[in-house]
Amino acid sequence: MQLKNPILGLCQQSTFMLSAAKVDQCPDDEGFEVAFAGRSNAGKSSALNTLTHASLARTSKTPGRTQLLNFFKLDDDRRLVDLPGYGYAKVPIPLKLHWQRHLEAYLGGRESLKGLILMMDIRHPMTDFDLLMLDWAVASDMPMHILLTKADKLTYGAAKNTLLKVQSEIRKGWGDAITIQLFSAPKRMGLEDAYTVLAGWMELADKGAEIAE
Ligand SMILES: Nc1nc2c(ncn2[C@@H]2O[C@H](COP(=O)(O)OP(=O)(O)OP(=O)(O)O)[C@@H](O)[C@H]2O)c(=O)[nH]1
Ligand SMILES: [Mg+2]
Repeated sequence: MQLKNPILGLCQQSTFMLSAAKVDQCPDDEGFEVAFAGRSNAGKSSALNTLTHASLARTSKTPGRTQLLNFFKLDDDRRLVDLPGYGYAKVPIPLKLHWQRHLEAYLGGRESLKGLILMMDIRHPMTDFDLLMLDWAVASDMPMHILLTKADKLTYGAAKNTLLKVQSEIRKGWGDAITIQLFSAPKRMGLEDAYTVLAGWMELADKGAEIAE
């Protein structure tokens, strides 16, 4: 017999809800929301798809693909949000400014936002944008969990070394409330830890865990 994390069931039944180009198009600001942020091409949509066992979020070889805030419904009170990737140079400036404005408005004003999952490509962690997000999370008391994505691109030893290095840098600079783990979408690596974080933020952790066969 195995205890099953209740978030798993919700993620498996998640459905696409809506895309918002502006903050006033977002769903009602109530319940629990967790947003997936990160540099363009870091693997946000892939991580979301892997965690939800679906191809809900569009992934692409072309960075800058996710152009809107995409909402996925877990249940009536809980949502996941795929944010547009920041930092993609080829996006036209007016569009960039549009996203930046709306992303800032979303992050700064969203009451139901309970935590941010920040994706960093393990081969290029801690970009300037990541540092800004870390600063923002600490300044606004927003829980943050980091996925070092594409861990399959390195040997396990090299991935582990990078994890320890980035973790120590974050502890020194931003404190130990921010947690971090390895993740790989194709290898389905790191799912359990990510589910545990989501369940905690969405207040599902203590609700009598379902019993799986
Ligand atoms: N090997 C490997 N490739 C990955 C992984 N995650 C994402 N990728 C690839 O990286 C590219 C970008 O992934 P996306 O998930 O679309 O990235 P994104 O952060 O959503 O990108 P934007 O929406 O453009 O900001 C795609 O070609 C993915 O297949 C991973 O864990 N391992
Ligand atoms: Mg995307």
